[in-house]
Amino acid sequence: MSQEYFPKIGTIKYEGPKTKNRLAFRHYNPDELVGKKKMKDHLRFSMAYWHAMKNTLSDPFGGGTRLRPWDDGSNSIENATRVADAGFEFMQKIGMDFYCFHDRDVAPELGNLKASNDALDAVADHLKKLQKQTGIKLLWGTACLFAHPRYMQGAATSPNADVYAYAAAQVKKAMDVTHRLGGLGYTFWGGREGYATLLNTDMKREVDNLAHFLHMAVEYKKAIGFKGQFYIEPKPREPSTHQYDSDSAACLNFLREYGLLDHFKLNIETNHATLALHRVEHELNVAANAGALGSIDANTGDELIGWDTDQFPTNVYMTTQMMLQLLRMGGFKTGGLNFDAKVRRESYEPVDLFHAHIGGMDAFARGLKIAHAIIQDGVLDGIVKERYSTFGSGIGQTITSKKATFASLEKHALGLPDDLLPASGRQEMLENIINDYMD
Ligand code: XLS
Ligand code: NI
Ligand code: NI
Repeated sequence: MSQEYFPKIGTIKYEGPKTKNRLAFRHYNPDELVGKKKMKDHLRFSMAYWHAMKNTLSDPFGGGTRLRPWDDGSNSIENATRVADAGFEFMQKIGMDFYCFHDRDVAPELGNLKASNDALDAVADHLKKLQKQTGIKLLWGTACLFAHPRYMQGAATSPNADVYAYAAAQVKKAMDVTHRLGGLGYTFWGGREGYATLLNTDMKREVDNLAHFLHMAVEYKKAIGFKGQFYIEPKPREPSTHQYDSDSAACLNFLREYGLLDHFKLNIETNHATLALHRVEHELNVAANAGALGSIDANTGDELIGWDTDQFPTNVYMTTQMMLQLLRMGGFKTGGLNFDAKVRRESYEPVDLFHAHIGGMDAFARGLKIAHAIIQDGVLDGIVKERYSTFGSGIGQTITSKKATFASLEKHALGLPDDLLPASGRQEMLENIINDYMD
């Protein structure tokens, strides 16, 4: 890393909320303790290679706008190496300890699988060197099974067996490389694993094939001794009209049905939750309740636009809700907060990458501190406990301990008044309490 790619930008430091410097953290202070852990160990920020390094900022109405002088867009190892250097410089300057990639983000796809594999190996050698030099780790790797035209009808759910085989080979190689780079995880986002119309789709066969694909991945993981965590990333639509891994609950059901639950956790993305018509805290809670909350793709959607706009998260109310879920489940084990987010097409300069990530990191730092304070004070926990207190004794206790029957409950109910009411839910009061913590 001899050449500097962001020469005008130094290391981003914590300067506190009053600083006038826009290239500084106001809230994220990596070594500051929140409870027993440092902020950086709670948050485990990660750079998404495909957005930060490779997204050209095109949209359906126009081509890319980005200025990235280090990326000449060529399919060469040389270019890939330079982009990696720029990426590691960026991560070092902003103070990010992790990154995530698809095979095709870091290395070019060439004329045939063997050539693409060789290119990936060559770039992986370089990434390994950069990891060693900087201490930055691979949070998870994955394979891009959705961009190439061969995957237009799915990969592990393709109607074509050769495409299925190609996808398996690509995942096998991406797992090898992830393993070689000491990756802490491997993600399966079902890019085009879904369908547009049932008129041409054998859904049962496709889902069976997907499950078999994942079983083969589990077997291969054992064979190569890869100890990283597998994740599935739910998303309900886009690009497919119906995606099989539509939300947390659907993923968990799929994993259970096919005996895969021991081997996978979920990687929850905020904008995907929104597309599934859930709040992200709902998705996190569903996953955590099943012991399957593994990692987070941090971004946000635009409420006025119905697709995955992958914006940087800046809403502290939302990051607070997310951190409440994360802290309650005891924090990340193998996962982290991966900024699966891109700068807007209008924000085309390299410095915008810094503004965007600084904003996201500060928003999560604030969310972390606020959520920690809420939990410390026990305000919500006390109210929730009280709300369910009737299950702690008497007839409620028989339900909790699973001793109740319809007959025993009927006997109890016959003695109850008809104007029986639960206590007020107090939603507005609780929202007011949360607002008290927001400043
Ligand atoms: C797309 C997904 C994708 C995954 C990785 O919507 O979020 O970026 O995170 O394949
Ligand atoms: Ni994602
Ligand atoms: Ni996404």
